[in-house]
Amino acid sequence: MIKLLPLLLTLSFLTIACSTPENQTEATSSTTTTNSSQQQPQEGNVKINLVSPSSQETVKMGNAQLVVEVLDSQTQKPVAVKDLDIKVSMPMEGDEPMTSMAKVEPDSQPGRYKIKTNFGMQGKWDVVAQVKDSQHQGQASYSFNVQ
Ligand SMILES: [Cu+2]
Repeated sequence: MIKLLPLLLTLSFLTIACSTPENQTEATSSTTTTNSSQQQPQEGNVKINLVSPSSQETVKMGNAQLVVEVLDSQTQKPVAVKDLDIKVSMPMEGDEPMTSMAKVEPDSQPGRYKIKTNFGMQGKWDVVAQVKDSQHQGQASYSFNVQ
């Protein structure tokens, strides 16, 4: 870990021109120094929690796999849903947000879903997860500080 740190600092310095300005990033993530964050509260009858990567994990540019878990808001038990919609985007200063494809497939446990996407640039990416079928509704958003 200690050996890795100078390398990470060098990488983020080299790519600083390509990332979201620091003050804009601060506004949405000032309370955390971790690499991802989850915004509460959520509406509807299901919660969508980020399982992986954990907030301590470094998210690297390129192909990424996320895991989310859909829970019944009342019982806190996993629920399998029909329609989990995922939007992946990066806010760009003075321009349309960059978007990325996301492929959703069920994981081995019921209620868990794997999301395959690509973070094509370093900086802050937003992932919005939404469940909207006849029985289950809920939304969550997560931010990733991609390095
Ligand atoms: Cu970008």
